[in-house]
Amino acid sequence: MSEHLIQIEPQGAVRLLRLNRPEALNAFTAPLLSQLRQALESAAEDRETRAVVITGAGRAFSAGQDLADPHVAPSRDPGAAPKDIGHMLEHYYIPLALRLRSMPVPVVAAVNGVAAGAGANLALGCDLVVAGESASFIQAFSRIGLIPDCGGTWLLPRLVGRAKALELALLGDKLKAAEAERIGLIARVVPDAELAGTALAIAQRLAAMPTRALYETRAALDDAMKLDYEPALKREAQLQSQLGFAYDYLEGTAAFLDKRSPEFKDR
Ligand code: LHQ
Repeated sequence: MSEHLIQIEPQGAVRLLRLNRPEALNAFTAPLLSQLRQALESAAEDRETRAVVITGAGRAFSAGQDLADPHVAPSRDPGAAPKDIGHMLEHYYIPLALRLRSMPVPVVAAVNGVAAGAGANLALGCDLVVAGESASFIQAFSRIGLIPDCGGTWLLPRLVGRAKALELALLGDKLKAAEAERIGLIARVVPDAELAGTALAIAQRLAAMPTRALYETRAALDDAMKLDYEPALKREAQLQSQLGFAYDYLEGTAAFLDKRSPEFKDR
């Protein structure tokens, strides 16, 4: 694997991962998806890394699956056997989406341009999505006879509700960053020139926070979507009980009472 389809740029406790196929709008190929999963794995294993940023090289975040890739492009030869594109999802997208969603550290998406198809849903699967004002999101799947994948069917209704999820997924229209922020699809839109700095500053802030509590916050929010109220309350109590025994709670409360900045360590 000689080609660096993911550029890894360590910035202190933050690891920045840059999708790096700018000539193809960072469209996903099997090697790029493998390298991204490995880069996330390595960030998860590195105890010094406390937050991750994912962004794109060039003018796009990602155009989604590379539709010219022979793994997925249907053959135009009527005699050729049809391809099962589900294999691509099973072998590349599902492991990547699962790795992303269970990262021990928070992941910030810095969406620097168009994010289409699986490229949009990779971004939306991150914990905090910041976009430059010229960025856009396209659920491009229906345009080519497919359904939202890379977590799209799960993420969209949770993020924006059924009505907007269906509007985005059925029509496949381009949604500008400002509108994406307005409907709650993403957290924040900033001027293009401020995107990299803002995303890094957010990641650095998260990196200084109690990582384990952040991880459990994501897990508890996701779990609560499928729980009734009382089980959700009980889950909060169970997690709070565990976190209450951890170093970071001791440090957080001590720092507050001592009127100093905390130094969190748990991960
Ligand atoms: C591309 C692509 C692309 C190849 C731009 N592939 N070349 C999972 C598993 C299995 C199968 C299928 O799908 C999936 C998940 C998915 O992600 S499906 C959805 C795949 N993505 C799309 O359908 C988006 C296709 N792209 C577009 O609609 C446009 O290119 C966008 C809106 C992203 C950007 O538009 P423009 O800014 O106008 O740029 P452009 O269209 O001129 O693209 C620039 C070049 O990039 C161009 O090549 P060229 O040689 O003419 O410069 C495009 O052909 C190429 N490109 N997306 N996904």
